[in-house]
Amino acid sequence: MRYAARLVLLALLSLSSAAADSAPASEPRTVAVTARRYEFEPATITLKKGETVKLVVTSEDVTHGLFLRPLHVDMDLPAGEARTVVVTPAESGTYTAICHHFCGAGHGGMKLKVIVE
Ligand SMILES: [Cu+2]
Repeated sequence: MRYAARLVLLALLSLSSAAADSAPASEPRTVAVTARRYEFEPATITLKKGETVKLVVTSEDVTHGLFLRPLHVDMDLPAGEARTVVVTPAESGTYTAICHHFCGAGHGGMKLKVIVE
């Protein structure tokens, strides 16, 4: 009985250490972007192909959006709130993300250039 209990305990211990080993080595790099009428700041961000990054986007004034189909980014950005999306670009290239929530007269020119190296 006692021996069996020890075996179970050993099995549980090895399971928990296996789970710890499979945890990600480090947090992804964070890229912060601010949205405001009628720009994103910075206006250009540079990512690396295959690198996972955490994109944190905050609107300063009204509701904006951020849309970039090739990177599967489709964010609503309510005023004053930070929203996060994790992206891992699969292809290098230069992309243009747009605001896809009408935010005023300059809405059509509100773009974020995304370079994937
Ligand atoms: Cu807009």
